[in-house]
Amino acid sequence: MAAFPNVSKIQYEGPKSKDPLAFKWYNPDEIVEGKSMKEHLRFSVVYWHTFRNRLSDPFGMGTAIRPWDDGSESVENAKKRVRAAFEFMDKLGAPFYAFHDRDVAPEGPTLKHTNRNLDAVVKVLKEEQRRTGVRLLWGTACLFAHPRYAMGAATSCNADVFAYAGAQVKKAIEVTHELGGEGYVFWGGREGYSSLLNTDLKRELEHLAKFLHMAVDWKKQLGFKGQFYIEPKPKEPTKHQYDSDAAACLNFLREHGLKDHLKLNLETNHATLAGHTMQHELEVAGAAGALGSIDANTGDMLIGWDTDQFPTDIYLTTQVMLTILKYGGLATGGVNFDAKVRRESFEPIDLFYAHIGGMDAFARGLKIAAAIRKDGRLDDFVRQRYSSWDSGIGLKVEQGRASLRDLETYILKKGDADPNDSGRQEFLENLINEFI
Ligand code: XUL
Ligand code: CO
Repeated sequence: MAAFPNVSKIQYEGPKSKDPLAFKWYNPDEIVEGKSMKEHLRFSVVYWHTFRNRLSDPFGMGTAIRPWDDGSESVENAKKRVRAAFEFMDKLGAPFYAFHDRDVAPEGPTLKHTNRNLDAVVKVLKEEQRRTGVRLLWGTACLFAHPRYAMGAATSCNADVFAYAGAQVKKAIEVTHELGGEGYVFWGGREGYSSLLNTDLKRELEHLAKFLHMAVDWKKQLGFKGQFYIEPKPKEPTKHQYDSDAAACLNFLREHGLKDHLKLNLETNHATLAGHTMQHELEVAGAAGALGSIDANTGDMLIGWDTDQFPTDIYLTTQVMLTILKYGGLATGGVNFDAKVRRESFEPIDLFYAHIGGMDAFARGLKIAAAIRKDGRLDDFVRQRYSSWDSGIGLKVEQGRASLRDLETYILKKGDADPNDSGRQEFLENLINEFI
């Protein structure tokens, strides 16, 4: 039986359409800056929120109505869920999906049982990938839900837990490879601390580096060619997560000789929890050659936690796409909707509305960003603003040919620095609004 019997394949109908089950902006084959929208955006559905989240919160039980799911932790139910998920992704026209190992298959009494459960479900995932053409953007391991990971996984004080996590990640990379995954994500679910009184921070960070090096070695041994990513997040569940933002992750990767092996998977709600904008995080990663993939969602500025809402704000998607286009696009990455419908939006059809809205918001952001780039005034302004670096003393500094003595000689002769030009922030904000 179909899971979504009243929905057929979602079509592009253009901005004038009033059909809530049609795309207004996402036209997969439309060419923007020489590439189709589908290739630019590489949309991905997350298994955990869309097919495992019961929509509970700390004050109440789940509200989600999911007729294809009997609520049990059986392998049979897990297989049925896979069929429903691929029906959804196929009808939506999302080319990719992402999962944690424990989202797709239930945990058994021992790791051996758990791996067997996973293999049984991976068989169905493979079948459904083949049937629909939907591919795996990235896999990951859930190293945070089970009580054994209460103190962390790679940063646990318990060496046995570190070993368990390593064994779990080994298997998760293997199934990602088997399913032709384009990448693998490390989000340090509980890699952090609640109190420094009981924590050896230095030792924990060294363990985390060792763990990632082992994963890099295993990847090579296995012949897995997918991209590894690390996903920053500053807090929740722990008070202080080690991978707190893009800059902290890059510093950690450089310090431990891992920079060539991992790029960043950046998430909007994580950026804002860290006190940054998403565009800031993208620029930091892009400047370091580490912009990998994005977890597309949004937070609520009035609620202080990770609300993981679907992105609908055109200003946000425009900013994100401006930076992504600037750094040459998402190569192996994608626009992965790490987002969940609200607890009040409990019907299966709400999953379609949410994803269609997110895809349209990003398609619109892409088109607007491309138009701003084609217009050229924004780029020209920034280029002109830095033009003092293109010749004279600026060029000498950039080329590493100037000392403090040279700077002194230059300014003593000149008497004072040339005056600044206006930064014209309001003028530029108005310019952006011309396109939105
Ligand atoms: C948690 C989060 C994760 C990662 C994958 O906030 O974003 O779902 O994306 O583990
Ligand atoms: Co995420």
